[in-house]
Amino acid sequence: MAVERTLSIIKPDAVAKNVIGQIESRFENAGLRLVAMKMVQLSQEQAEGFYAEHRERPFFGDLVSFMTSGPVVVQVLEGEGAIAKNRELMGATNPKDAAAGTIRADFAESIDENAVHGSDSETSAAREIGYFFSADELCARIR
Ligand code: RTP
Ligand code: MG
Repeated sequence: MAVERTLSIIKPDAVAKNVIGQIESRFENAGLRLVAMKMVQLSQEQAEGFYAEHRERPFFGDLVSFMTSGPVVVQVLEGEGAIAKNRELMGATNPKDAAAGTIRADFAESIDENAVHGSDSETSAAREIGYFFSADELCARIR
């Protein structure tokens, strides 16, 4: 399987719950490695631009308010099949539907406040990584 990079965000609810380390452990145990990481308070413009694909959806305003409600951890994970692997570790968008043992099943309260984001395709991973990180902020592959 190809080595990929994917964008992961630990959302404000999970940061507020103080479970950053527990979430990172899930990634580490699955063989994903951090190649970039920062903690930031997103502006409204940043959150709107990041989720631009959902601009016309009824939940867009709530999504932007939530994503700007507190600091988030934005990071790039690398590993074999990283995009699908991260989505698997995250679980379904609605934590009520998320498989037992996934991040959303264990740490999320609702579909609106669901602990983590993960890129959903190679195309979105490339866009989302570039949205938050410049090339010189991405570390070389660590072996
Ligand atoms: P994310 O982009 O945050 O990783 O989540 P996702 O791929 O699992 O879900 P997506 O369809 O991309 O939706 C982005 C975020 O919008 C909120 N949402 N609310 N009320 C609703 O029906 C609804 N649908 C989506 C969720 O917080 C979701 O994470
Ligand atoms: Mg999505």
